[in-house]
Amino acid sequence: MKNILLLLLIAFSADVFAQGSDPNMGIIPAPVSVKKDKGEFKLTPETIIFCDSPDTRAVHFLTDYLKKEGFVFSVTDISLVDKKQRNLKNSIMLAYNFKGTLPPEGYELQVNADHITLNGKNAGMFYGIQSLIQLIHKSNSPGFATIPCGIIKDYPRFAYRGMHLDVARHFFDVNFIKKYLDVMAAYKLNSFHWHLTDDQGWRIQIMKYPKLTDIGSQRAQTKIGKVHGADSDLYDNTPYGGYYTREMIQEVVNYAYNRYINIIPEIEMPGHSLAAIAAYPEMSCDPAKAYKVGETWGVSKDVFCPSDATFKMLNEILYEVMELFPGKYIHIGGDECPKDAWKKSDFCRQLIVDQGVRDENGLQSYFIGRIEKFVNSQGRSIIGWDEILEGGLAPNATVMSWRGEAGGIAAAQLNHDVIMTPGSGGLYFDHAQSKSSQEPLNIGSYAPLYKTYNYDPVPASLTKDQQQHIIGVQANMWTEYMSTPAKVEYMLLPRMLALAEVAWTPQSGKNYKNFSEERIPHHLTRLDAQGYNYRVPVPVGAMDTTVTGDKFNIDLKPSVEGAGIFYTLDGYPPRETDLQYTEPIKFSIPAGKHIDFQAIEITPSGKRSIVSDIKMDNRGSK
Ligand code: TNX
Repeated sequence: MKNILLLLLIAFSADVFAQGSDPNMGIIPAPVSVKKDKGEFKLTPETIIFCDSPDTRAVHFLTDYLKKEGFVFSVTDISLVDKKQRNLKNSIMLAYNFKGTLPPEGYELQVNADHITLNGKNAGMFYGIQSLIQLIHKSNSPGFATIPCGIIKDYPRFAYRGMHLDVARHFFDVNFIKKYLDVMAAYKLNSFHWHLTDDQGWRIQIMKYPKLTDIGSQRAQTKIGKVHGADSDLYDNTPYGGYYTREMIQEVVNYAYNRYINIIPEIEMPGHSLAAIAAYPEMSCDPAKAYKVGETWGVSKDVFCPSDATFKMLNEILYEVMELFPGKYIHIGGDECPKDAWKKSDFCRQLIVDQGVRDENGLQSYFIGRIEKFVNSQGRSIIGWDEILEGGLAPNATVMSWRGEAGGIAAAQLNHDVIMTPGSGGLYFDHAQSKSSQEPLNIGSYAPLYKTYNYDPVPASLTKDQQQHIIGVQANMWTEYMSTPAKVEYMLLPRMLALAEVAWTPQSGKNYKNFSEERIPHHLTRLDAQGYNYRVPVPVGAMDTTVTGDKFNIDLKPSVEGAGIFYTLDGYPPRETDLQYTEPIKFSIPAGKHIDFQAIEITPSGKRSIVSDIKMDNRGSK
């Protein structure tokens, strides 16, 4: 009897294993509801994909994807197929015209062994396709794959799900921007905040003001990054530059549109504007001064002057920007504007009197208000960093809260929309991913994966009504210390996957253990195959720590599917020539002694984690 029970138990657990133990079926971001079923749908060269809206972005996306992945079938318009000949066996139906309603951007996916139905409209259909793609388990024979059975009902927590990229400090070409948009779309992010101008470079062609790019997109040299906190004060003596033409911008806007991503262009003002001032000194309060495009980081004191001439130019610039970007929002910056130049200016002193404002903060608010009026007159809305609260908020502005949540809370209390992006919430992806000195050069601070993951954008201190003003969340990628695409990807991944779950998944559906141990390892393998770089997390169960006692059990799992874990006990940093970890190891440490268990994880493609060090110490307990 006992044996039969045991056999049953083994059979049962084998089945569970075949189904996968993950309640989210491996999908990132975790869907709102998942009901797993037994069995799987087999994708074969005979599978037919029907749709009722062939000429839609979502369907085009799937067709392109299938072609790229080497599947032979394409998508068939069901209205062209005779009713009697519609064999639904071994088919996938993509239905825009489904019965019932779904929440905005929502979809329903039902996988049976002989048939798949995906219901969704527009973005909803697109996101259903992303989930479907994530569910495909390819086999070794091209064109064959399986999709596990189940029912998924899904829709996002927030309407604004953003990822930012600073292309001013370092420039990234159109191909890289497309690659960035691809990975955003795969994880259901829908807002790309493109930081196009800053002290160190102006990166968007403006026809009326050609010097913005002729002069403003080039810097003579760049400060060499600080190494482990020491400020080098050395320069690379290498000219640096780059910008996007109008055609390139249009190409990116279209590419994003086809992936249901809206682009929010940012034109920084009145601060972070040195590159523009180097091109057109008449935009500053002291046009006689010699300006050059920024070569170092930090906050420049040279800022736009709130003069009529500046407003005329900025309106004309923004007009061209709005021609290129069709979305509702124009980001006008507004952060970190030192008032030194305004304090020195007779014009500004007089303007304070004329406008009846208290001081230079009042002028900042006057500046943003005047720009907002123009942007609103063109049927668009502004977003600004939380400094736009200082001296009074422009009437219709949306606030991006970056210096903690205080600005966002204040703005929501004033009934303004808010996008949360606080560094303190792990949303600054220029911060280090661990406290180890082995992390590559970064701006400092600390935003490990679990910190990003655990962030909740809705502050409990707001009333239910005020909470409705939190329209979304975003992570920021400032690139002072990222000069290559590979470095940006290293800082982006896997943290962006955590951001996606913060932005999409209901708070109650989040579970860091399930995310990091059951889902992330497979996604990192997929990202590898798609040619992305990423930070290899240390093995699950490994960390820098000291444990005291005499008996220890080291139990690790790779954080990337298929990766090897190598270790040393001799104090040397481990590498692939050292012992490979294959199963839990028991240690007995004599009194008064300690052993360092140092581990590294190396993926099949050769990516390496940092070295983690578990110090097993029996000295304390002697
Ligand atoms: C602050 S966040 C800035 C950026 C820097 C960033 C570095 C914000 C609105 N301004 O100009 O690049 O810190 O983390």
